[in-house]
Amino acid sequence: MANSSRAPGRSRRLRAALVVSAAVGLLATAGAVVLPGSASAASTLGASAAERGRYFGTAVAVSRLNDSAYTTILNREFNQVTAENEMKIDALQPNQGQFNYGNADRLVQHARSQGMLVRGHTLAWHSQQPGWMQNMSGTTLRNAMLNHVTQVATHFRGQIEWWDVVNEAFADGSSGARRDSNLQRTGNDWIEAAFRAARQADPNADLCYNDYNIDNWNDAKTQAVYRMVQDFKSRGVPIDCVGLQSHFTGGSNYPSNYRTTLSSFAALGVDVHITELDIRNAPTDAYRNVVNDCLAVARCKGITVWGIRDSDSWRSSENPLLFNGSGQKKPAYDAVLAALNNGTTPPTGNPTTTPPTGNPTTPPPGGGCTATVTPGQVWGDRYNTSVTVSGASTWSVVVAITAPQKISATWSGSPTWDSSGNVMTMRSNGSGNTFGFTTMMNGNSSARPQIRSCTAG
Ligand code: G2I
Repeated sequence: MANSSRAPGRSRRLRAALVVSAAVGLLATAGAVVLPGSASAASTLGASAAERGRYFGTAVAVSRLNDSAYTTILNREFNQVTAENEMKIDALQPNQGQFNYGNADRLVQHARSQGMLVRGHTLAWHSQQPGWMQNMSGTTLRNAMLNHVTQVATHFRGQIEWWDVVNEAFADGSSGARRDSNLQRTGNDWIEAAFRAARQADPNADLCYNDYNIDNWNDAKTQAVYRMVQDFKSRGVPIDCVGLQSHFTGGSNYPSNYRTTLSSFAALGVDVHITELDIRNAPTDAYRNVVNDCLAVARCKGITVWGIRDSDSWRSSENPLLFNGSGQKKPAYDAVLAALNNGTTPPTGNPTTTPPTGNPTTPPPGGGCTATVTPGQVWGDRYNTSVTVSGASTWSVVVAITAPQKISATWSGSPTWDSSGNVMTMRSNGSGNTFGFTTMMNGNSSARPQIRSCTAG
C-alpha cells in the first residue's frame, strides 16, 4: 500500500497540533475573555477553532502582507493560511525548469513566524498553467506535471500540513464525468499518479483532492468525486483528505444537506476541509450553519475563508467575507465566532488556567557542542523556542517535548522524529547555528522543551 510510505507518527502529530485545550480561552493575552458564568469564550476565530481541535484560516495574497491593516487581522484572527495564487503552477514554474519560490516562501515564513499551519494550493490543475505547459500534451505533459509535483512538494517538504494535490478535475453539471483538460487527456490515471508523486516527495503532508460544487450531496459532481475517493481508498492510492471549496457565491448556495456531504466523505476514511469559503452577502445563518456542520463532523479539520476583507475577495462585489473593506468585523464574523465558541471541546487532557511559565532546560554537556535555548514569543495556545549551537558548525540536537505538547513548525534546520512524535532530532542544514520551532501547548501550558544532547558533526 502506498500509504505505508507515510512517516510514522505523522498523523498523530498533526492531530495533536490541531487540538488545543480550553486553557487558550482563559488567557486574556491570547485574545480571550472570560465571560461571567461560562467557562471561557475565545475572542478570535483561530483560538476558538483551536479549542475545538480545528483551525480557522484564510487565503492570503502575499502582496497584501505589506498592508498593516490586513496583516493585523491576519495575525490576530487566523491560525492557518492558503496562498491565494502564489503556489499555483504558473507562479512557481513560469518557465519550464525555472522555479520561482520567492513569494510562496515569504508566505510560509510569515505563517511559521506566527505559528500558523500552511495549506499548499495547488500542485496539479487545468487552470493557471504557464504557457509552456498549456501547449503540452501526452507523455511530455504527464512527465512535466509529475516533475512539477515532485519539485514543489520537495521544496516545501516539512512546511506544508496539507497539499491540494489535484484541484477541480471534475466537470460541472449532471454528467459526473472528469473535466476535459490537457491533463485529463494524458490518461484517466493522472490524478492518482499526482498523488503518488506527492506522497513520495513529502511523506509528512496530508494529501487532498479539492473542488467546488461538491457541497450538495445530491449533485452528480459530488457523487463522482465520492466514488473516486472510495476507489482510491480501496486501491491504496495515497489520499488523506477532501477539500470542499464551498464558494457560495456566483449563484451557488449553501445546501441543507451539507453536513451529510461532509460526514459521507469522512466515512470513507479521509479528513474533510472547507477550503475556500465565501458566501454572497455574508448572511449570518449560512455562515453559522457551515461552522456547525463542520463541528458536527469529527473529521472536519477546519475552515478556510477565501480572503480577509470584502475588498480582498475575488468576488468583492458580493461582499462575501467576514470583515468589511475597512477591516471591521461584520455580523457574519460574530455569528462564526459564536458558533465556534458554542461548539463542544474535544477531550484533550486537563485544561489549566496556569499561564505559561518555566524556562527551557540547559542541555547536558558533552557531545562536542553546546545548545543554548532562548524562549521566544508565547501565544495562548503555543510558543516559540530558539536554540543556538556553539562549538560546532555541523551538529544534531535532540529535543524532547512533553506530551500532549507537540511541535507544529520548525525553521532553520532539518528535523526528524521518533515514532512517538515527541522527540525531534534537529540537524544543521546550512542555515546557520540557530534553529527554532513552535510548540502547541495542547492543554499543558507549563512544560518546556528538554534539550537531550548536542552532537557535533
Ligand atoms: O476562482 C476562485 C478560486 C476557485 N478555486 C481555486 C482557487 O485557486 C480560485 O482562486 C482564484 C483567486 O482568488 C484569484 O485571485 O483563482 C483565480 C485564478 O487563478 C485568481 O485570479 C487571478 C487572475 O485570474 C489573474 O489574472 C491575476 O493575475 O488572480 C491573479 C492575481 O491577482
